[in-house]
Amino acid sequence: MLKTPEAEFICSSPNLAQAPRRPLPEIAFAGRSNVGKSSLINSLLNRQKLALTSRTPGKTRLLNYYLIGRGKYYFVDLPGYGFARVPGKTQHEWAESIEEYLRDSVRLVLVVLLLDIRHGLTPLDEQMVNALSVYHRRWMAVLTKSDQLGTADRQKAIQEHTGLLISRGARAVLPYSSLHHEGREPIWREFFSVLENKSPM
Ligand SMILES: Nc1nc2c(ncn2[C@@H]2O[C@H](COP(=O)(O)OP(=O)(O)O)[C@@H](O)[C@H]2O)c(=O)[nH]1
Ligand SMILES: [Mg+2]
Repeated sequence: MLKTPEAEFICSSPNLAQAPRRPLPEIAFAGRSNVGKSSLINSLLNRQKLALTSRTPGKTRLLNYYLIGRGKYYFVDLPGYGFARVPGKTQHEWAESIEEYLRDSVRLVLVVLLLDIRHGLTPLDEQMVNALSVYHRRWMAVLTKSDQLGTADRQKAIQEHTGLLISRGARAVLPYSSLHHEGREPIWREFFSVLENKSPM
């Protein structure tokens, strides 16, 4: 069994210039608002409230940095995209901060793209996948809320999404339920495998 690494919230930065300066590898989490990003981070780290979860989507506007494993690497919670009730200008700013991060972050070793297992790739996620490809980022997908489908539908969805996502460049596609904390070990194994070989791509 995996021993859960220690985790500590460091800061929220509006941009890369104000990001923490320690030269550590970064694993970033991206996805639509409400897809279950904060829940996944909390669940993976076995912490109830490390990352702020919310019933009101669109709250996390900043790059949130968490120091993991007593100073070994960072988790970066990227702003959730695609929240319809946010004014157009703000949405644009968020997209810019995500794009700036994907383009310029020097120690980004892995992007974890979260997709709702019931919906898979939406048009906005397509834009994210294109950006990941343009900036040559290594990425994997996590299919969230896997508890929302019955066994047969879940298997079918995993199979369909996996084929598409691997063809689009994902190095792995793994289902997860933050409700039941199901799926932790394979995700951590991916993280450790990437962290052992730290080159950005
Ligand atoms: N059933 C179920 N609900 C989830 C799961 N993960 C997140 N949620 C719910 O989805 C909503 C959004 O979650 P949150 O983690 O705040 O999403 P974020 O906006 O991507 O950070 C919350 O009401 C969560 O309780 C999951 O694995 N299963
Ligand atoms: Mg969140």
